[in-house]
Amino acid sequence: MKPIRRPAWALPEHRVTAEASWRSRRRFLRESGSVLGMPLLFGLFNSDPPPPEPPILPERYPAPRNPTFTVARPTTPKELFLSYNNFYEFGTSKAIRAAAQALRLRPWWVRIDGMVERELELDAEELIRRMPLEERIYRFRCVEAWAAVVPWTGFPLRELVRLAAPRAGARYLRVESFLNPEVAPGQKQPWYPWPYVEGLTLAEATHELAFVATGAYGAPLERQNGAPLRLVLPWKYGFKSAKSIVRFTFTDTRPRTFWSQVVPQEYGFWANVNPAVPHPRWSQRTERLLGSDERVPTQLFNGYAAWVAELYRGLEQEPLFM
Ligand SMILES: Nc1nc2c(c(=O)[nH]1)N[C@H]1C(S)=C(S)[C@@H](COP(=O)(O)O)O[C@H]1N2
Ligand SMILES: [Mo]
Repeated sequence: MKPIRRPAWALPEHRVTAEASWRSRRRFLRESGSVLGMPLLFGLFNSDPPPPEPPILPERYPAPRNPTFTVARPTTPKELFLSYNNFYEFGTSKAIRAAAQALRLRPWWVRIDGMVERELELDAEELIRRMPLEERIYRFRCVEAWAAVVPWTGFPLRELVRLAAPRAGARYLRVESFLNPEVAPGQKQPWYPWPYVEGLTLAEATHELAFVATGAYGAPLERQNGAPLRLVLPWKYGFKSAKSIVRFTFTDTRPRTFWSQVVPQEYGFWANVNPAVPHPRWSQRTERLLGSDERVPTQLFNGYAAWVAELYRGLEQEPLFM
């Protein structure tokens, strides 16, 4: 099925022009057969860095804080959140902040497809413009046993599900990150199954806690944290929170996720936080709070058991905690 693009009459004038010229430039490149030659020509004659891009909808930040979601622990220092990252597209160390600046955010096409009433493809700015933004403070727990407390800005994932209108029979939401080895050197490593893919059941995706972040610390998200939009699933290990998303697909089949393909004996589909279930190579009983040497006890579902435990009733035979 061909995706339905937002009709031109629904866009403000300047954006119609921008989109139309971008599209026709691509068609020109394709028809003139020069696509393969272009990177070479740019490499020879254009060594300037790409022009700076304006932030996406800065006037929406800071968004109103939702007081339901607060955390008793102190907020992680912003500089640490911005500079200590996991984003394998840009390298396997925590210091990928500089490399991630190569990511271009305009345009950023987001596709919503699969078992939906109407497939859609729209620019991230247009998608964010349609969504109600709010600030939520969540605990964040990486499977590597470090943890943070982050004031995210974004919208409930269920709002996107509502926009997509999944058809009866859709059971999972598959989420795909960008693919562009020209800007993401990690994607030149062929032993990884790029692009990064994650997935949720539809019950999880429509849970009140499931969030799409477009910002953090009262400002639009930076590239190293997954701009222009990423998942935030605070009761699951951090690798479920896919960054820099380009596609949401509704399906009746459980998605094959990135880490469950790379190391299937260590990382599964569910990845709910549980201190009593160790990783095959380390304990999950405690976690290190970013910005301190303090280790604190890890909590079942990362402290969100009262919210999400009922999602897993009847699924006890599943590997829910890896
Ligand atoms: N596309 C993509 N998303 C990703 C990752 C990644 O490597 N690629 N790493 C995950 C992991 S393991 C963690 S802990 C978080 C880290 O998010 P942060 O750097 O914003 O703290 O992003 C997750 N999302
Ligand atoms: Mo992680």
